[in-house]
Amino acid sequence: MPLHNREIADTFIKLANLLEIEGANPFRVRAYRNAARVISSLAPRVSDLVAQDKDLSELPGIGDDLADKIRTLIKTGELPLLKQVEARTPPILHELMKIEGLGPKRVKILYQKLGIRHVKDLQTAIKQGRLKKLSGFGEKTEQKILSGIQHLNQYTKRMKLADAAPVVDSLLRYMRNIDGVEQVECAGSYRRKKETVGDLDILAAAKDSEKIINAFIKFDEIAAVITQGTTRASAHLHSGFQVDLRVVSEKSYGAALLYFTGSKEHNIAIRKIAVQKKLKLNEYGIYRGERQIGGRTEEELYKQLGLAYIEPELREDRGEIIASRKHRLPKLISLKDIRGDLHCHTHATDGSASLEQMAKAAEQLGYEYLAITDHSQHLTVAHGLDKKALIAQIKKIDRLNAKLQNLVVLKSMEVDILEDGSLDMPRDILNELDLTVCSIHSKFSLPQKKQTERILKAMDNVCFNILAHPTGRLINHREPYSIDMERILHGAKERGCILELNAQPDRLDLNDIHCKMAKDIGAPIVISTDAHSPSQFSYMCYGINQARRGWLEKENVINTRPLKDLKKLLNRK
Ligand code: DGT
Ligand code: CA
Ligand code: CA
Ligand code: ZN
Repeated sequence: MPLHNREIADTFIKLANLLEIEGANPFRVRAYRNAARVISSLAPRVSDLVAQDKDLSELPGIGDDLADKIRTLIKTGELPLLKQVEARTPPILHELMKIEGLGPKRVKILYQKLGIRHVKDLQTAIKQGRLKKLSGFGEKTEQKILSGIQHLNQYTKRMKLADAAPVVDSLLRYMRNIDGVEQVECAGSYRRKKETVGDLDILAAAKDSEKIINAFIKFDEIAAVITQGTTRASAHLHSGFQVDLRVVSEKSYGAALLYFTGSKEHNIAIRKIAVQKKLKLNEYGIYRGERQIGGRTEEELYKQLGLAYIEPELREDRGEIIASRKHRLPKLISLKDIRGDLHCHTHATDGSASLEQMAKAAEQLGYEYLAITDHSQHLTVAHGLDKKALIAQIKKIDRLNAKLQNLVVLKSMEVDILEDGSLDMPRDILNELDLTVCSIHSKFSLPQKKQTERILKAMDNVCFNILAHPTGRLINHREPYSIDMERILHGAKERGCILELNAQPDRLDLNDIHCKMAKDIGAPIVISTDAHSPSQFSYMCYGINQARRGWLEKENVINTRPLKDLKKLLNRK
């Protein structure tokens, strides 16, 4: 399978990190990091560009040398320079870099001054109090590293849903082409659209199961077959996923799909209902005595149990069973309900496309509106816009809107919430905007009470509309900062502020539990992609997945409203 932009970017980040530890020229290090950033936010797949013989050096920040390296990486799957650097640096350095709170500089010190050779050594050194004696390592850093080590172990096992999607697509395509496969689906946490998945559970219906298993193990993405039987097999894929395959007969397909979709907690709860009804439910069907009374479809099984059909995203035993029995299940939001996107970036800050290109892409999706939310000044990593630059952008948007037929571009900004809860832009200019998207990009480790009050104070500003990526977590990479979500949600509701569900696959922030909490409290939600390129508008589907897991309906989400109604919600004055 061709390399994903994300994998290419990760390779360059690894290279930059190792070079930085070695003390290489900082400009060179920065160039590789920059390349990683450009590639990860790029619309087309770089491997497609290479296949079409496009000139990569035309991309921003990519010179001839880098273009050459990218081509080599895509064609051979390897980067010779990285191989060389890896050969001369001990692997533990890269291991240590994966720990939250450790960057190249600190890793170098740990290796050289403390002689750390294993993650275990690091834990011991902290326990013995040797770390805080080093300059630049306080007690806080120690705590951060310790919890970073704990998370490291959790993180390595689960993959992001968006990374699983192309793998599942190609696997299902392969399975559908096998002669004799009557039905096939990916069950498990993937079907429940969980933000991360542990492994992939493929279920197929066929008469001759052994024949299907024999064909499955010939799939060329398989790196190793773990187990192989007559009705099931497990294998490791080159992409790092583990796949479990089960083959059942058609008359059991619905029962097996229900069972292997899970969750385990949901399964246990519905099996209890079966027992109460003096029925037996298992992965082959539902039985009264010895007689099978259902099992072909999930609908049939829920019906026998006296339940309305429950969407896979809700099957977590979080109240869906009672709701189903009482016919009070939510009518879950879907992608077609979305009328616009209220968070995206252009190349005026850290996006990769122009204002016009972003607007055109949104128009092609059939959106009614799009808010341009480039960063404010304070955000040093991305050269945020100052007041003058924002005024220039506002004028540009006016001119663009005069030309656009079907889409309205809304003037906005992603404004930084500073440590004291003030906004990183003066009121007079914020008043010129249609809405603001406000977020935290600094001081992540404030105590919970301070962090919560920082946000509530920011919301007191009548120019505040949307709290973006409310907890700041990055899946498998950075823990959320500590806030009292209930207080924030009540505070938002009282003030007429909105919480974002950021649809970037590594954010998905708010999470499912928080979405349900927001719904119960009555705080409005917006689902936004935070797109940094036109292609990233497609992340909306991941936001929808998370929203559905959080029981959200169309009416809970403000960007399902027509522009006129939306504008009313955004006007706090
Ligand atoms: P994952 O892979 O960790 O993201 O999560 P799942 O939900 O895909 O779990 P997995 O792959 O271990 O098993 C797939 C489904 O099989 C699971 O959702 C429910 C069902 N299942 C597995 N083990 C049990 C069990 O011990 N009892 C019951 N009732 N169901 C189980
Ligand atoms: Ca699974
Ligand atoms: Ca499994
Ligand atoms: Zn953003």
